[in-house]
Amino acid sequence: MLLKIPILLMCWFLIQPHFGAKFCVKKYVNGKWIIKGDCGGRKRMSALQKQLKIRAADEKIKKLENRIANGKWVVFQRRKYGNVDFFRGWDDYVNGFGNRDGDFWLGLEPLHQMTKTGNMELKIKMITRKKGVHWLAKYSSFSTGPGSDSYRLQVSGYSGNATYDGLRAHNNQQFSTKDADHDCYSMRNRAFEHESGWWYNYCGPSNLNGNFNKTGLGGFSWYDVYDPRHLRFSEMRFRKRA
Ligand SMILES: [Ca+2]
Repeated sequence: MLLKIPILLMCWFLIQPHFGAKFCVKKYVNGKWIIKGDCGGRKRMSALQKQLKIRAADEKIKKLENRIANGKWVVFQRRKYGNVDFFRGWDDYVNGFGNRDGDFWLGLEPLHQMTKTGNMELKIKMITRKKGVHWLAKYSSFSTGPGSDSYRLQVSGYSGNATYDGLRAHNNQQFSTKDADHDCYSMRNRAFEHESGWWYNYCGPSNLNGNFNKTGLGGFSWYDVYDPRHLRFSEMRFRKRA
């Protein structure tokens, strides 16, 4: 009898994970897993979620790469309705968020994968908040670095009617979010202060991912010499240089 107890315990430990899995129900709905029951612990799910995210990002890139090969523009940021929260953390900015038909951010990782060759041009459309003036800022060269360099921005060759090169101060800067501070000001977190994710320098003159409904610090704006101009619309797109 005494020998039977350890054998029974050993059998329970061996079959327990499989027993639990019988009650595991997983559904992938709208980019998220809905889980009911015991599905084998958080670690296994987080690895699975990671794999799925990578696969989804790869598929997203493949589709867009076809557009690039055909010389078409790829939109990677839009603010139009103000119904999507852009004051988000690092993971969201890396993977992307929002609705492709409305307000969205494509994601730093796909952006890097598609622009890493460096032969891309950038175009930014904007509409000012006060007078509804349409602005265009164009850059003849645009790329973002890898995640290991916090998606550093490389942008040059400004032209357009947006009164000033609002990305000049952001060139060669790493991307920062409220939970990942890579700006040049060691004492402060500019992404947190500017309610956004962006390529902040010592300060953050242009803030196209800023608070849609705010003027002043943290507002959705484009730098105009010493005066940030608040906006009601922006759209950022790139394509392969002809
Ligand atoms: Ca800082």
